[in-house]
Amino acid sequence: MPGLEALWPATPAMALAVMKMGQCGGAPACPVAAGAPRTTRKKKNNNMLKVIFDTDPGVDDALALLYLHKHAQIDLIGVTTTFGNASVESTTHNALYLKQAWGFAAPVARGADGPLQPEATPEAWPVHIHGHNGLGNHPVPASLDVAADARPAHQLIIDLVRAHPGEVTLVAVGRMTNLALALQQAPDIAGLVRGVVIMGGAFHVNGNITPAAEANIWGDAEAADVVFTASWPVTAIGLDVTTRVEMDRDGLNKLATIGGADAELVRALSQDYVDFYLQAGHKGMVVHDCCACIALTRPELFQFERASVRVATDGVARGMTIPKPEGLAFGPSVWDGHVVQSIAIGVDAAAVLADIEQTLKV
Ligand SMILES: [Ca+2]
Repeated sequence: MPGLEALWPATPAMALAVMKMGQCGGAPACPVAAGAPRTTRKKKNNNMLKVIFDTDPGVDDALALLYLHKHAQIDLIGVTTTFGNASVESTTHNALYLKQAWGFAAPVARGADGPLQPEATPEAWPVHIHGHNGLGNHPVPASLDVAADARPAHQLIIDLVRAHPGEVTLVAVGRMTNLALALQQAPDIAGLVRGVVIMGGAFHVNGNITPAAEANIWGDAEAADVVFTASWPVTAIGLDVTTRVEMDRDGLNKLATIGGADAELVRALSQDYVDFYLQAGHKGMVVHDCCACIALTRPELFQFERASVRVATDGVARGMTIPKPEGLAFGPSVWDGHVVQSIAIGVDAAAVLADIEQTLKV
């Protein structure tokens, strides 16, 4: 199938692997909120896919992070934060809160606090979607028992990719500033990653922050263009598919029931987010970021087209993701000479939601 061959050449059986590791959902020793840091570590094996999660938690980021943490065949080796759904101070604090609550071992490194070009359009945090604290106004303790890695996010990305050449997939679900900074400082990492999966873009549909642009791209259009045109394989999971994957309140409640305390935290912090999407005319909350994670583990649930992608970096279309389909002839242009990437254009939404349930089930 077109899509994630470059990411996923050796282990198609992985898509079927849903071994559950018996993590402590719902048990008294498995606190939802702050308290002593927990350590719940999966048994590792050589077939696991090493993932760095670049994120701006972010309500839907939280579900995606839990999915990666819980998935039996994912080895989450790093979490890097960026601005977007809230300030990077808030998103880093939120990522650390989730690390403490869920006990994942991966280091959390703080990343960019603004776009590559500081003069780019300033943005207001989407408090009407992700709350004033980025986690749906869910109470997050000011003091935590876990701390951020000393390195900036882009340095952690560089170090981990170089430490595991050919093995690491970057899953980026916020502004792509950290990835662009890593590429600028260490161009060699483009040839060392296994692949890149992003939540971002609106290829054949309208955007969600302007008619042309999806928020993660619009928030740092220059960085997104760097990511799309680097010599690495990108799989883009954009609004063309994510807006079709809606989890209603019954589905969220079921997730909390079968997923124990860890999933209950997702249910609790997602309530205002569900309200926002219901009021916007959706059937439930749109699980944008988790779709990118599922494209990594279950690529067969998506349909892809192949295209070189450039991002408009100025004018009214700033942040627009424009594909040049593979095989179509045009005159010479700035789309030429770049890697042909994979763009999701179709999704089996019911199967995606079922996969989330299966992965979070304890
Ligand atoms: Ca996000």
